[in-house]
Amino acid sequence: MNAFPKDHQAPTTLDALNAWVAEVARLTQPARIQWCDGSDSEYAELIAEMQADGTLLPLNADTHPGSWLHRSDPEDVARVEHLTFVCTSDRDDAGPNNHWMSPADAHAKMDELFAGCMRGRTLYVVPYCMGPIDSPLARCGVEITDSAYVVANMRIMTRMGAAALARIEREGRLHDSGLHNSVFVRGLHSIGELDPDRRFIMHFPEELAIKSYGSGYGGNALLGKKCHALRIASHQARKEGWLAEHMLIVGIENPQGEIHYIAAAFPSACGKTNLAMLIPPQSYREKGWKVWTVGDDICWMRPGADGRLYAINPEAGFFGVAPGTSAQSNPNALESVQSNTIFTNVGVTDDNQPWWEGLDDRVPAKDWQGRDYDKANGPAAHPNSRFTVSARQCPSYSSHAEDPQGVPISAIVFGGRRASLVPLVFEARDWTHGVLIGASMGSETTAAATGAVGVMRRDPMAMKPFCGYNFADYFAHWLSFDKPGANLPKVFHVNWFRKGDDGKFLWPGFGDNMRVIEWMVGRVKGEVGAVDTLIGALPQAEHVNLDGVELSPEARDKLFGFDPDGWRGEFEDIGTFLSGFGPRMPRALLEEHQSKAAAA
Ligand code: OXD
Ligand code: MN
Repeated sequence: MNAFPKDHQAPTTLDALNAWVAEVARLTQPARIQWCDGSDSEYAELIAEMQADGTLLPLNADTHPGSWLHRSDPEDVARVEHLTFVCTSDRDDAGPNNHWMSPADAHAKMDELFAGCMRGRTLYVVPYCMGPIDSPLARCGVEITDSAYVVANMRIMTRMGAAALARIEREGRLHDSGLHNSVFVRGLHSIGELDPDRRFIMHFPEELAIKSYGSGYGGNALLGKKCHALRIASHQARKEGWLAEHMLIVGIENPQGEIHYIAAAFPSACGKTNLAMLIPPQSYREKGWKVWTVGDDICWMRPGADGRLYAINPEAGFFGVAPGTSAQSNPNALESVQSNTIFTNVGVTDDNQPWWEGLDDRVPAKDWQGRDYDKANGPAAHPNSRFTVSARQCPSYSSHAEDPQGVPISAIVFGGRRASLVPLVFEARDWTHGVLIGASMGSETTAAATGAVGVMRRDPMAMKPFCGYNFADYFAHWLSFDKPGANLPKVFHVNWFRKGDDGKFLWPGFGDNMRVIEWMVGRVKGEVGAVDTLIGALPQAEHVNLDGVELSPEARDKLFGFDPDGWRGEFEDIGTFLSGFGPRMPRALLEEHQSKAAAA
């Protein structure tokens, strides 16, 4: 029996892709199949269909032309880490940091869910490229989905369509003749019934495959993002000698016109988008400092011929957290989302403009579920409500963001939300120490994933939900970059979220983070001072430009101080955490930690 619906024409000559689409069609039984070419007309048709069936609601076309509101199922509003699995043949390869299922069991479970699930629906075939289409660092995938909303988001978030398909075909032919080591990642997605009890996000890194069922939301459903560009890519990167990281990439231009690129890892909803789009304080702007956005969430990097790490942003858009985004916190993001944006789960004003907590002091008319706004029902915008917008709409988008060879990284920054103990910034002594700092990162949880908010958890390199293999092997992979000929970035740790005894933040954050960045760039150039402490090189208040920032004596103490008693407890906790990974944990990292803990 022909697996394709009647009249179906596959536009590709790549047998492997046709065979997979046929196999999926046989399993899921769609009414029709649409191969997406990424064109404007295709996007317009998708939008029209979604407007007709109520998936997208129009927003005020005068204030927000080309923009739409999507209200998700209220039970489907965030990533579901407890339903996310890494399915490797050997359980230890997934590690204690992942939920695991055997590939055979996982395929059986998922195929049962997928059986017949697209009856009466359209199966969209979405070829995409993660990274600039002509970049040797970029990688391709194909997502099959039955959600038009996912297709529209993938078109904004990735290089989707005909050009990606052409690259997939080229690489497929090279692969078949043994000249290319990777084929496209296969992601199969269905919203199913949006039933939280029939929801799983399964990864098969050894097969470069993803199966996601039962959610239409963000990282669960836009498979190019967390599933491909982090979980599958991290696994692939280990095999091939590169890094796939949960990091923003930002270019800092000094008054001399030199640009230093920084890659920074923070857990979800901890300000990566704000830092990536930072606007320096006026005094900095007057001197000629500029900030250029390359990416706000994911960074793929590999050593170049000169030993430096070169990075690309595999994404083409931002899937940013809306609440808290304002003219004060992130004017560039706000300007980016004035048109051609898909908003998900925000509230609306009475003249149908998108609205979220922290935007301004207007009172919303409807909340994210479409109810008349009533404070008693909670926030108008869901705390994990989002905007999807092309990176090209960002006023600070870097002219080097599409450079095929990537941008050279001068500094890697780790950070999290830490109300106590952790100072504003410190610098690792060397690469191994930097890897230890990344591996021991902790942060209070946010609304980006389901579960309790504000609970401190260890989130190494901000990759806890995203590393597609055993963290012990991941740390070893990080350490392996320190080899002869390497010219690695300096490593820093920042904490914008330190609180005072009154529970208020001690550091103004946002644009003023530029002051910390200036210190880091100064350290990279060997031009500014710090004091050596057990946790690394710590600036004193006089090493950072604080002109115009009012800090209380308590703030100075806590932001620039080192509390040996507190750190003794922290080192103990980190030791317990690291030993949880058992004998696969690299010795060099354990020794690095033990030397610190012993001296504490
Ligand atoms: C994201 C996340 O959407 O980390 O970027 O949850
Ligand atoms: Mn993220």
